[in-house]
Amino acid sequence: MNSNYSMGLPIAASTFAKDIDFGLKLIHVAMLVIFVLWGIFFAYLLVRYRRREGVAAQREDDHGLFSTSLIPDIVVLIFEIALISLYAIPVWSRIKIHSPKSQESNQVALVAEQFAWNVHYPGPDGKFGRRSPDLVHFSNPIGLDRDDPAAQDDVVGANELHLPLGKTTLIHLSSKDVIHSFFVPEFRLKQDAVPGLTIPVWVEPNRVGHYEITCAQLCGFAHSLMRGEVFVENPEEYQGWLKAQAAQAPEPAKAPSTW
Ligand SMILES: [Cu+2]
Repeated sequence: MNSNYSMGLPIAASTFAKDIDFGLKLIHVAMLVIFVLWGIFFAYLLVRYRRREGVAAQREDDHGLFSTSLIPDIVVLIFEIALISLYAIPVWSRIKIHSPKSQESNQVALVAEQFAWNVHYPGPDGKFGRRSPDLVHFSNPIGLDRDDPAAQDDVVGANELHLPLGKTTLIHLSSKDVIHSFFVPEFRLKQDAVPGLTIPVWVEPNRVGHYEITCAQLCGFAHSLMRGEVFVENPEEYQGWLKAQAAQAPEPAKAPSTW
């Protein structure tokens, strides 16, 4: 699996990963620069104002409202305001506020539950079949209505998310029980799955590979086992996989309405 959780960042496998990484690196470099400068200043003060015979410790006269010692603070403040207004807000807006249109995207629904990631693909027709809580059963964890014509070619799986390379995928994220959090470090993508809400997130994978999905929200006793896998495949390979899965879709079944 192409993942690493060592000192550096995991490999970047989505189009917006570089924007997130830029912010992380910039902040770390800025903190390092500030740390070194303050360290030098601190050492200077220790030497400059060390205890000496005949020199009494005394406070300098009040400088009024403005003191030159405020200059570093002002520089840091300007940098932080610029960071938020010129980098963070535009990047957030581009990635989180402006979702791609569903007609132009590959789509998948991800239904989290204790302790699995159910994956619902609309199949070759591109339409999701109807889902109903009344149909939820051990054999039908997302309550898919196989009588619905749009559901005939739908593909349902668990803990395996297949995505085409170089195409935007819109993921409709929801939860059946408690709050979970969908996290793929290589995509730099993390979003809570909240019961009662369907939250759209998107990703455009730009690197073929096999990555890990983790649940990033403590969700119960087996939270640490709530893992899945992402397979980023070439579009032809992905379509082939989807067709093969759709061909195996079960016949419409009358699932019991209770457990
Ligand atoms: Cu979870």
